[in-house]
Amino acid sequence: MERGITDLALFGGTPVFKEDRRVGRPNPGLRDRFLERMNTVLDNEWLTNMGPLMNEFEQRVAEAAGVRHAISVCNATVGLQLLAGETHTGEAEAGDEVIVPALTFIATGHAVRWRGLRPVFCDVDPVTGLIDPDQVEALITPRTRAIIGVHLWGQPCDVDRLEKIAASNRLRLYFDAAPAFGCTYGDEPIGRFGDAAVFSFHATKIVNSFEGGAVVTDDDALAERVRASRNFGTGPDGTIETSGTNGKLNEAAAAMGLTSLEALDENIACNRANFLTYVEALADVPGVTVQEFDSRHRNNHHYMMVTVSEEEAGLHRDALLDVLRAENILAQPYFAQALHQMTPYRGSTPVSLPGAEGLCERLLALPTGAAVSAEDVRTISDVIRTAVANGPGITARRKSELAAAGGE
Ligand code: T4K
Repeated sequence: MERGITDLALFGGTPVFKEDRRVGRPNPGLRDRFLERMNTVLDNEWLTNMGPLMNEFEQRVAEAAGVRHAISVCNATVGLQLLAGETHTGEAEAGDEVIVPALTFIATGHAVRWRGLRPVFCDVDPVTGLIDPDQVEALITPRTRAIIGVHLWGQPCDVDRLEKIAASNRLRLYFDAAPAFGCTYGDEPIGRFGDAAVFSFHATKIVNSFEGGAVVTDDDALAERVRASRNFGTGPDGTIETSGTNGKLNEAAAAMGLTSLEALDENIACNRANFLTYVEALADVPGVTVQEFDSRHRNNHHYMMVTVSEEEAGLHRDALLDVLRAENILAQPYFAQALHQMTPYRGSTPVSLPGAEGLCERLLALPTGAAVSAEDVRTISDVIRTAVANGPGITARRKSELAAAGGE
């Protein structure tokens, strides 16, 4: 039955879902396997500091990423911090610059600043959201030490161009691959490119270790430095050889990581099926466009991204978000603000990065994953269709409600 505006939960109707459908619901793998591993951890009486499960997890991650070294860390932000200060000529100095895309999770910029370095924000392609290599080149100065590309939503950056730019300017090239575990660049695992890449194993990622991450690289010397710096700067012989922090992954996290990793292929298959169902179900909805991925690369489809064009859909992304949330569809506006627009980075001279700013107005992540069925996807798509069919009406009601609440 067709639903009208008054059927929407935002306007008093009954929500389509009793229990929420979420973006970022954890993929824990088999509970029994996890509990078995936790018993081993307790039996071992070894809870952290390079324990056997951490070592096993690193081995599995290195195999999956197709690299020689995977150095696990307590989260990807710390992994990025460890890398950001590594230059071709030793440790970066305060005020050195690192080029990062303006469209990413805040952690990419903060990791650079946390090391006392200056993140220089680069614009992105207005469709893919990936760092624009032409603009990277234009931003290089004598203080630039590194480029951090972000494999946004598992899409690979223009790896070839960035590698050339980095090599010809003697810069380090790192990839923030936080959302991209299980993805490829062509047929190659995505972690194999640049000097190093960082994966996130946060609870909301395709493989989770509660909190966690890994730096992956084929560079033996860089691996040794990162391995030391995640453990207070301790070298293989136990002496302190570099500055460092406590970035270690504990055994409970490794137990979850190993268990979640076992479910990776199944989860990718599930996400892929949901992606295809969304493509079909949203095909006739004007102004709501599924983010297509370049089929030369494999995506994990962990983030089910759409863009909402207010002109065509008749309502802004945020209005659609309100509609969805009222129905217990917990979509997310990833990302609603570009880094250069955020308080810590908003300089006295306004910077305009139209590619990133435009996407921040339109992006929306929809629920997917093993807990979201094909029927759920169709139901979510139907809500979106109803919202768009009533776009101008929703916009008008939302405006008057905001005005009454003193919001506008
Ligand atoms: N670089 C990039 C490009 C990244 O995307 C990220 C992380 C990083 C670097 C840094 O990685 P880590 O240092 O975190 O390893 C979430 C995550 O906290 C963050 O890891 C992730 N990106 C970012 C895109 O999303 P929030 O602020 O949106 O999280 P939150 O708590 O609002 O939860 C999001 C959704 O997940 C909700 O629908 C609820 C659901 N959820 C969340 C948790 C924690 C669950 O269902 N269960 C849970 O346990 O940042």
